[in-house]
Amino acid sequence: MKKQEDLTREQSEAPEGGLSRRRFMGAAAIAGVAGATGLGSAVMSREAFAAAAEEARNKFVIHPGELDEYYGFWSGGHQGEVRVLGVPSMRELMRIPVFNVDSATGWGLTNESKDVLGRDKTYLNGDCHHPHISMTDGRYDGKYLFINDKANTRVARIRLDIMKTDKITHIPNVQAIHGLRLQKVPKTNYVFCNAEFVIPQPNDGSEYSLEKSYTMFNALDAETMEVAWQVIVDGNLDNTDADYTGKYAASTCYNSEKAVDLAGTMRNDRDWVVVFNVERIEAAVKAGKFKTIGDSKVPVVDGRHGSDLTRYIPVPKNPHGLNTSPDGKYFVANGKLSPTVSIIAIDKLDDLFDDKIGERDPVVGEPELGLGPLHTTYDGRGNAYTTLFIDSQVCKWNIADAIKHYNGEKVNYIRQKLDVHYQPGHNHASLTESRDADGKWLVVLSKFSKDRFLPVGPLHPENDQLIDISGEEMKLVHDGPTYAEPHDCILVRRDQIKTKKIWERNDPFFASAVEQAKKDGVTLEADNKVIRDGNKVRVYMTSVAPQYGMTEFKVKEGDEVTVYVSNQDTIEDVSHGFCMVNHGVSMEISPQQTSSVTFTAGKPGVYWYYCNWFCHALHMEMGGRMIVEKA
Ligand code: CUK
Ligand code: CUA
Ligand code: CA
Repeated sequence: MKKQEDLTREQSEAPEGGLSRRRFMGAAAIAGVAGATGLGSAVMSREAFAAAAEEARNKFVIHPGELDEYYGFWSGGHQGEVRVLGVPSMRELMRIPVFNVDSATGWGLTNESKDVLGRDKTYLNGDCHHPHISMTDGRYDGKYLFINDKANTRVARIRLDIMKTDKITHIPNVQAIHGLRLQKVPKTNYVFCNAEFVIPQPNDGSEYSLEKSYTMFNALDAETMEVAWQVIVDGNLDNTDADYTGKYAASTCYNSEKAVDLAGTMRNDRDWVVVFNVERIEAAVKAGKFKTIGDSKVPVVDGRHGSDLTRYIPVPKNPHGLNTSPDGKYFVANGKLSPTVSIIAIDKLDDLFDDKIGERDPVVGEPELGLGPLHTTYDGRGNAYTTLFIDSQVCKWNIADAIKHYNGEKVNYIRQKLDVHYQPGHNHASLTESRDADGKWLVVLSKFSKDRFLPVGPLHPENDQLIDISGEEMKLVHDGPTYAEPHDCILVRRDQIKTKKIWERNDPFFASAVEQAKKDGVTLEADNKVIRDGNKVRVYMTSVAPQYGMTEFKVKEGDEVTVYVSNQDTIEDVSHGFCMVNHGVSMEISPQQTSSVTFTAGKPGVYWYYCNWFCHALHMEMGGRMIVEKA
């Protein structure tokens, strides 16, 4: 047991920005906990002191067998997947393949995943940045998670009941979907997303000039995942967010110059935030005031300067993140090349659209926070937390005070600056994008880890840091190395998501397998059958740990073989796999699921298949042989 002097010495000995657990156990935390236990201020017993210190230190520790309070969904950046973490433990719970190929689950290999990715899937990569969870009346409803693909101009949807990607839409007429947010109110009817780069319209080789290139703001129907409409804008588009009335969405533009070179994109002191009037856009589409481009049938409306569908609010300089405050009052645009963020009052936007006020009048505050402000998040108690990329800090500031300061009052709006390690991009406070922002935890996604972890060669992991924001002071409590590149994450209370423990036999995820089985007169959960249809062979196979329903089947060289495996186990967690040796075939089949994969039978000979998800003491014995005969 340590005495107070020892603990104090440990703190002072901790290197600057060093061992977080020691720093975390600061005097304030101890005092706070001691007060709460009602032990009085005079003398604290050594035991009580140690217990209080332990409690403070362990706040983020989830002991073995205990569950986390929050789900965290992390984008996988140019790795193309989504990762599910438990917060505050920061333990990785699951990976959800989205735009990538995944050897374990067979994502990108199975027919079910190809139905989602497109049967003619040609891309093996993706670049996802912004995961967001569907909402009803400004609160997470736990139904879907949506995420962008900048690399190949797509938007994906994940069903949160099974944590699988169930729809992917390629967005026409534009390139590189970056910023993505959801309509919050009345519910997520639209997925709003920004295409970043300007291209000629149509982009068919008939035009190459930058002057005639544009980009668009896009709205997808969240249920059908079809593009509802697109809005042509001036400049480019970076990040976006929606308000809490359902009326407005806003996006940052860092390239109002429409330059291709770096110097050119920095020429203007101010770029802008473009605000979209959703009601007016819908009315324009309804009234037929749109065009279509090339083969696309998507209605395209014109939102460039002079349009009544949009307004352009000048803000400094190459702005990046755009974040709505959870009280619904403000859009905050983060200045990046300016040390400021711009606070835009949403209740002034009606007047802006009615031309009753000037273009800069909705800006009600522009606090100076530090170098390289990228993203802002909120605690629901009136404070904002902005990442400062260049300063390697998070700045906690008070919104009301920043507005007072803008109006000439002498107030200090900055509450604290905390070093993070290093160069933070996004940060995200628990439930911050909903009305339920609870100000408990802050995750900071630091782009560089430098010296924080054991060296692993020239390519370093990033560092996702966990900060306790429940008190007055931010406290860094955990370092978490991550693989390229979680741009953003979202935290949602664990009770806001309901997952299935086993599959339902008629789940739409494998509907095409069910349909084909019906045509073939096969009962998926019972039959083991080989059906030949010309050079197409369909193999239906059941599986119960630790056996497949079929230990041998015959095909001919060059046959197009489809294997359907149905897992008959009803016990939670007993997933099987199916791997056909030397055929590039692997897939997951979880309880009551059917998975299928199509491949071409190789050269004549014997090929073993085996279960590659450990399911039983006799898991190694779960296998069979495919006999390939001469054609
Ligand atoms: S962006 Cu990466 S740090 Cu794509 Cu949200 Cu700002
Ligand atoms: Cu079935 Cu391993
Ligand atoms: Ca610029």
